[in-house]
Amino acid sequence: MRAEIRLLAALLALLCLTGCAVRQTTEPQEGELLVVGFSQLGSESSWRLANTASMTAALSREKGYELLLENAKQKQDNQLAAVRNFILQGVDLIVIAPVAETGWESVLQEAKEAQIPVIIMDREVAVEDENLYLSSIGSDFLREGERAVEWLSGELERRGRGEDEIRILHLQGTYGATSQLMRTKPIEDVVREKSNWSFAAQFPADYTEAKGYEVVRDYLRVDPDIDVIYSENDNMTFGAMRALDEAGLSYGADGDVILISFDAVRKALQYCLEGRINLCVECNPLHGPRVEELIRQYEEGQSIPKHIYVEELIFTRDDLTQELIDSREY
Ligand code: GYE
Repeated sequence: MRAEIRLLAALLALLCLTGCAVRQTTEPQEGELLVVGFSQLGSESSWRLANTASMTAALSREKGYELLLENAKQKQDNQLAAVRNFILQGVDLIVIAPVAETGWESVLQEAKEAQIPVIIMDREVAVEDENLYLSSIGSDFLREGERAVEWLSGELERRGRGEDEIRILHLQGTYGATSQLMRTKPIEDVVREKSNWSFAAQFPADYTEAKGYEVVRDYLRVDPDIDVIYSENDNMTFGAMRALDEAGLSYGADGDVILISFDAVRKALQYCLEGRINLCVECNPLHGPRVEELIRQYEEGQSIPKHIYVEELIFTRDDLTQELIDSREY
């Protein structure tokens, strides 16, 4: 028996050794790694954390990348400094998740002069010359906003409130971000068109739970008479829910205030299934594999699409099951 165990152990050790040896020869060596500088805009939300995790997993050493990740803490100046540093270091490629759309022209020009291709991920950049970057990949934020607004009209009709005065509290993401601008546009357009819809207030809350809580709490102290909260991300919604709870206001599928939330991270979907959030508008953060594929195509000299948008859905309680939520990656 002992001898058998010893034999087994020896066999296992041998397996491990050969396994390790195999890995060592297939793993790219230092000089063979493609160096990618990634300027992530921050870590403000659950969406953002999922996005960073997706990028880190996709651009791993095993896959042949050395990822230099810089977190800009929601400040564009930090991003500009990070990108300039990547250029100085002579990285092979740069990925930017830009905090706001404007202000990118010079640094992208510098990257271009250094012949370093740039991929824009998540939000977009507003530059006249699209040749300043290789490709942009993200969500159709305008479509997300339009879907939310269409759903809201239908829901008010269903509740028999189509003709009522509707007061909307609007929580906005970081000003100047594509996701803020494009999610804001459809709701502002419809408020302009419909005489019975109005904004109780519009607040920037920087996509964070803390800010979402603070502004809604302070607002409800002065004016609790609201019908809808249109919140441009889940974390601000979570903050708003806490403020609503404290104010003793009911919300969700069976409550008074209608809650619309963007991102559809797992916790928000769970609340939606429980009837506490009315509508989750999906925004997919799992761009890592898509960016990796783009880089591979570029390296192989294939032609690259200029803009890539991912497919997304909207969810109400009726569209969800626990199984579906548990199977989601973020
Ligand atoms: O909705 C929010 C994040 O730009 C899509 O940024 C992104 C947004 C996302 O902080 O949660």
